[in-house]
Amino acid sequence: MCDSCGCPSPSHTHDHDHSHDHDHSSKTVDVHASLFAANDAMAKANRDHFDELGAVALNLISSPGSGKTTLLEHTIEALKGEIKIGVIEGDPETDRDAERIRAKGVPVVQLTTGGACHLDAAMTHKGFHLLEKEPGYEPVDLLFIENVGNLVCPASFDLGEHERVVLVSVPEGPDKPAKYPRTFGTAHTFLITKTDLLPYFDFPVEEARGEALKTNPNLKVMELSSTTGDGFDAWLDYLRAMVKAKKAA
Ligand SMILES: Nc1nc2c(ncn2[C@@H]2O[C@H](COP(=O)(O)OP(=O)(O)OP(=O)(O)O)[C@@H](O)[C@H]2O)c(=O)[nH]1
Ligand SMILES: [Zn+2]
Ligand SMILES: [Zn+2]
Repeated sequence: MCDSCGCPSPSHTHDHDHSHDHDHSSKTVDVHASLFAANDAMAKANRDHFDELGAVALNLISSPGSGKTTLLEHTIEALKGEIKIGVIEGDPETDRDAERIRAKGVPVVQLTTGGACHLDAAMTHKGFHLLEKEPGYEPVDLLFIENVGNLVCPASFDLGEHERVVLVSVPEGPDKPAKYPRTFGTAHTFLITKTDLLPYFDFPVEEARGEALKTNPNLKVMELSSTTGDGFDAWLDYLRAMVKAKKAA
């Protein structure tokens, strides 16, 4: 188990030489392995289901407050009438993010994890079927899954998404790709958010980009501000291209 949050972490199944207390018995490893295998099987079923429906699913991962919900609010506005969007919101508590999304007029389901630090594939499966039952629901082209604010644990749980988008906001600093290699290593896209704050923080964009690409040379890196709209065109084109490719598949 992960000491800080109680969730199983594959990074704790290997041998290491530090002294703190872990249960490294093979039984623990077996339980974790089967838990991840069950999650992966459910994630595959989710992805197959999204493929059958011709929907693109994106998993948004970041620290709390990096701007995930704000990004979604502005993205929904920008793509209104063009792309049908649905949202699954994950938070430890409250349905505040879902209320913000609902106000934009798209179907949304709030999953509250009761304090847990990540979504898993089973929660996503349940959330998607609840979404389909929302009043006036029409099949979506693009499903956003806003994960629980956390840069560690969500990396270990495939939800059945097609792409994983990791966000770091300017006030958080440029060192996150180096500190969270698993998260950046499993992501497809890295969004540097709140770029309107660059004049006030020491955030060398090129350094952050370079660190991220060192961890994962395949990452697409974009910079944007939801407040000013700078950089939004590239983000929207990235979404449009994925939806178009899925429809053509
Ligand atoms: N200056 C600036 N502030 C922003 C921007 N985007 C979001 N914010 C602010 O950052 C704060 C957090 O934004 P949210 O969108 O709620 O962040 P989140 O990642 O959804 O947060 P959690 O769901 O709690 O993890 C809010 O006060 C937003 O107004 C931006 O582009 N520029
Ligand atoms: Zn955890
Ligand atoms: Zn949010």
